[in-house]
Amino acid sequence: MILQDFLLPGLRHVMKQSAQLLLLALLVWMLLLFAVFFYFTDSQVNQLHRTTSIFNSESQHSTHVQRSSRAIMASHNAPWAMFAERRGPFQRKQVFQPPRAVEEFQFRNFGKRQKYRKNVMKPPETEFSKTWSVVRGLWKGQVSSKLLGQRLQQAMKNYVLSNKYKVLYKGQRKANNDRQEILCQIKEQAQLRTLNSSEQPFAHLGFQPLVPPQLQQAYRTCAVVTSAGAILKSSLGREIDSHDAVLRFNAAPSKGYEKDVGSKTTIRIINSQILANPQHRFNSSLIYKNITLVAWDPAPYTIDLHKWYQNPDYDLFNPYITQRKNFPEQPFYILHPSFIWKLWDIVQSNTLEDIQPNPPSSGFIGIILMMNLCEEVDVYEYIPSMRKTDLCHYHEKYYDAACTFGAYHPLLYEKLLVKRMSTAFEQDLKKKGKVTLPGFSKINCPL
Ligand code: NCC
Repeated sequence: MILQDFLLPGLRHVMKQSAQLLLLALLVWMLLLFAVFFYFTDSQVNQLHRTTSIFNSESQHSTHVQRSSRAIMASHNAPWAMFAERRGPFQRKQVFQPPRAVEEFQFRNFGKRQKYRKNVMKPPETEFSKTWSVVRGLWKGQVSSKLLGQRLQQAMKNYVLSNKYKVLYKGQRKANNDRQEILCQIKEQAQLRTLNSSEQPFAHLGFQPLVPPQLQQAYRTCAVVTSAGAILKSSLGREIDSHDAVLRFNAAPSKGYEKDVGSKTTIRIINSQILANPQHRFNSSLIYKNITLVAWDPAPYTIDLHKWYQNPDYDLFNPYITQRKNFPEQPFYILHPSFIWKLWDIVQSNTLEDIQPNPPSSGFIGIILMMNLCEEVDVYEYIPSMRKTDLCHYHEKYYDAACTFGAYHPLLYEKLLVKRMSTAFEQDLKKKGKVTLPGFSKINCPL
């Protein structure tokens, strides 16, 4: 009776309450679990965003990986591509960094760095601060690859290891030649050489009627306009066009960018990708018409012309032959590989560090070509100005610090050498990204 009237309802009540409590606890536990889960996944996303914006050159990596087909000198660069692939899925998930965010970030941080300097504090070791120290090093004419971010340093090491062109440098290395010594070395060793029909296999292949007469010195003032993104908003167009001759590179257009890069084109240097890759519409695009064309492709360091003809990095010979037959009036040259590798030797001989054993960039090739042809050469946005950005080209939304500091090409060392040979007012260098070089005819060297 007592059990039925009092104990059982009491027990049922207690059990009901405990079940409710248990349910509540379960609910709280699940909520807690959700909170913890969201906290961690969210911070991972933030971490990704932080990586993309702080590590400036790293931020480009996502784009680099997404666009691995057009990585820096895409198929010239197996080790670089391998390096990109080795970075694992985490990096590959990174989101494309919108252009403005990168620039805004740079702007904000530039201010911060000034503050750090005033307080005699060291700024955090970010990729961003690193690229600025490289630029400052270039402005001073003193720079080392150790200043580059880890990614670019690693890429350089990979290229040194792979040594695709079997470079075997036996010359001397000196890092302290003065301006005059460097100029004389260049004048003596870097005389322009284009392919002619006197050597095999080209003599046999009937190149004789195809090859135009050797390029000759022809201009007083010349401008070399690099394709760097930093030339945007420079308003240098009018100044560039005031030169007697203007050199541009590859597929870089002037149409639509006249205010910053000018509209005159006299010579265009094109690497073999331009001739071989249909994407560039070499046959039909107007940017390759009515100008002098100078093409190049890396041969083996030994200058084995037979091997090169059979296996160029990109087939430039067939499009060259077709173009020469269809437009015999258009001056169109192929640079002799010995000229390309001589330039590489000069760059290597002026630094104690091992430079990438790959050909110099079209930029460096073009600068020396113009020193052969002009009395004075103004080079724009090769040594980065204050406008320095990771935007690779002024005409494309693609971001990678490697375009400016080099991965495949020994760009850093080329730039250092150009700075050391140049005369430039600090204002011109920093504001315009402009350096001035004398043409070979104006360099007087001891006999
Ligand atoms: O990028 P690119 O060069 O065409 O640029 C021409 C020259 O301008 C200088 N430059 C460019 C960008 C930048 N941010 N800073 C710079 O100083 C360099 O001196 C550069 O040589 C080349 O050297 O031929 C290169 O060509 C491109 C590419 O083949 C062409 O643009 C055609 O698409 C290479 N990129 C790839 O292969 C993906 C680049 O590595 C070198």
